[in-house]
Amino acid sequence: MNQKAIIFDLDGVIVDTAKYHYLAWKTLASKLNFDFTEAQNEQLKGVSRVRSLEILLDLGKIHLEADQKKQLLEEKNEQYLQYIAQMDQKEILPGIDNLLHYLNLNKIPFALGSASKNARLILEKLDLIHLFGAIVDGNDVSTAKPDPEVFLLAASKLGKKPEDCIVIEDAKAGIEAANLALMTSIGIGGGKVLKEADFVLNDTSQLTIDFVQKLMA
Ligand code: B16
Ligand code: MG
Repeated sequence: MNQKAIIFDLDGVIVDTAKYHYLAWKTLASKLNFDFTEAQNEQLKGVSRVRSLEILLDLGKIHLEADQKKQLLEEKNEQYLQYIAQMDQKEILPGIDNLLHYLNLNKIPFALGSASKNARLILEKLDLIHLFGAIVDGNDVSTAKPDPEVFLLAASKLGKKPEDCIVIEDAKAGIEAANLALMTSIGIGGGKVLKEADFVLNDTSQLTIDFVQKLMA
């Protein structure tokens, strides 16, 4: 049997940066005079920065010119980076540090498949970057999740066939991308938003070594 590989999403799976994306988008919405709720934020998870702004502006029923959008994207990212600068290893989600070190020690291949253009910076800050066999992020792809490009590229960088890959994701767009790539999908965050996933876990603490070993078998 072929050795399987794991592809991890970043935001919401390795680290809870999802809350910082939300806070930065919420500030932008307030500036544009509308409220942006946590429930609405689910639509932005796993989605590229540019697409996220389009969704936000649609929610606020706001039309802007291209240069104004560019300016807002820069502002949002600057604010997001200020939160990231404060972040440390304590913010790695439960069980993830242990799991990544276990996989690395046991030579089980794994990669990052994230929509974020800040992914490498975040992994460096968390001192996790050296553990990964391959990294694919928002700088490496031309189409964003739910397109499967990010996961297919990660599989190819690991030298794995898509059907031998297991994707761990917290976003609807990411689960859709994994399913389109014909990979096994694991949803983190409960069945309400992730009902399309092959397996759904409430949070990363359920992503135990035992659970992963069973998936690999
Ligand atoms: P950035 P993931 C995604 O990362 C986030 O879930 C999403 O909310 C964000 O808009 C996107 O990255 C782009 O991030 O602005 O840092 O390039 O979940 O695919 O790891
Ligand atoms: Mg995510």
